[in-house]
Amino acid sequence: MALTAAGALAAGMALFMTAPAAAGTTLGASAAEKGRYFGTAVAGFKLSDSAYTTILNREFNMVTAENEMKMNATEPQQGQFSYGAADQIVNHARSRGMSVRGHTLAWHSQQPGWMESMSGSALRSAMLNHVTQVATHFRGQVVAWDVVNEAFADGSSGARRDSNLQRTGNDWIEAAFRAARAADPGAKLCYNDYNTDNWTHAKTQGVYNMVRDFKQRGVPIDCVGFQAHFNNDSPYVSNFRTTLSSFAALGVDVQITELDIQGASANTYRSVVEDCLAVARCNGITVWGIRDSDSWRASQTPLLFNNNGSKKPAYDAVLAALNNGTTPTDPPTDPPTDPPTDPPTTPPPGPGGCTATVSVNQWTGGFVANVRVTAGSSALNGWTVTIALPSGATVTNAWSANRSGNTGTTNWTNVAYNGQVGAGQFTEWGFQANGTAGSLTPTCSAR
Ligand code: G2I
Repeated sequence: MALTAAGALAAGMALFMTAPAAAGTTLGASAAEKGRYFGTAVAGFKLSDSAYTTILNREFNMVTAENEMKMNATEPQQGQFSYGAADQIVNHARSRGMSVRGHTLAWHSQQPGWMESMSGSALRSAMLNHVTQVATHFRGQVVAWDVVNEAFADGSSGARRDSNLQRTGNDWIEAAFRAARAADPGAKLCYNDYNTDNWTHAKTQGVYNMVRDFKQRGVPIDCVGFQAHFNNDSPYVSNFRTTLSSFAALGVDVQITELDIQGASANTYRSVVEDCLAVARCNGITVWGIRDSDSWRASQTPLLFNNNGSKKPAYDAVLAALNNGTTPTDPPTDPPTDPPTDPPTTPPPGPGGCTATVSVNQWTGGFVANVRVTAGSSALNGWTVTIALPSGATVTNAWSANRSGNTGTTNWTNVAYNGQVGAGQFTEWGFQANGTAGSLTPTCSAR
């Protein structure tokens, strides 16, 4: 006993005395040690600038094309797609082990001229075709898409922004997300916006309510991007962490997608990094450019490197914050913060049954199944769906449902936010699989 205890103690001591993992010496490596990425916007025409690429290749492990994947760049004439500049950035990144965030499939701004003058159902179909074509082109090459960018209005309304896309119908955003999921089922699908950092702002609450509604109804959204362009008119506020954790509690990942800070205060940069590290589902930070001279707001000197490529104090603060940070916990431990909106109501318990229907999008070698669970005459407090897959079909990825089994008979149950379905109402979820779906006949029962 004594020997065993001593042995255990010695082993414990040895563990205790083992030096912690060496602190990373670059932004990307330090973020990776914390299970996150650190990215930057990249302008394709700067890839021939060796001072620029030296920093890019050394420091970052995620890349966003600053302009090259926007609608005007990728479909300059209707039906004629142009991917050269974007492909160059994607190839530069991926050949060096960096990942790519796609930015952006649908936006009121930077539309090609032919699209700006469109409206109604013609515009809706052109937008959906654009989403499908571009997401298909980059399938397997981007880890996440800003599917829709900046669709909410500034100011106190908390409403959607008026635009030609919005005027095609309020469901344009969810239609874009469904098209993106069908085209690239492996990519995380994000909504991205600015001035959504302050939890008390109406715009933040408007986006929050949309994401909550999407999750409840099974619209395929995986993540929310917070641009975090901080400046004197729109400063960093300490409730940013509440914003991140409140969105994460809806069941989405959150990312800081376009960070820059007027004046580049080291303390403010440190706070932003600490806010992300405090939220388990905040899985990455991207700065909007490398050197101050690369910034869309160069005169505000908002970035981590100065014009000659030297590290600024903000760089040191970010690196230190990354190295001091905690590793993510899973599941997220951040308590949900009550939004200043209606309290959720608990539907009456009921034994009512449910039905499940499935729609399949098949391509050679794989398919996506979108499943709709509809409550019968009583509300559901939970559901189970069983789907028999034909031989050769294997589930690789799923959203908005828990699964048991990847082949043969698969069983699926609700996740936390979509078990309660009102009488006659429905919720949607789905999965991606290899193989051929054939005709799937799901069965549903209440739990
Ligand atoms: O405006 C800052 C960012 C806000 N969130 C969405 C981002 O996509 C946006 O990025 C900026 C780019 O940094 C700018 O570089 O988006 C602007 C508009 O798309 C970009 O500016 C454009 C100019 O308006 C064009 O005149 C110019 O040809 O950059 C183009 C390429 O340099």
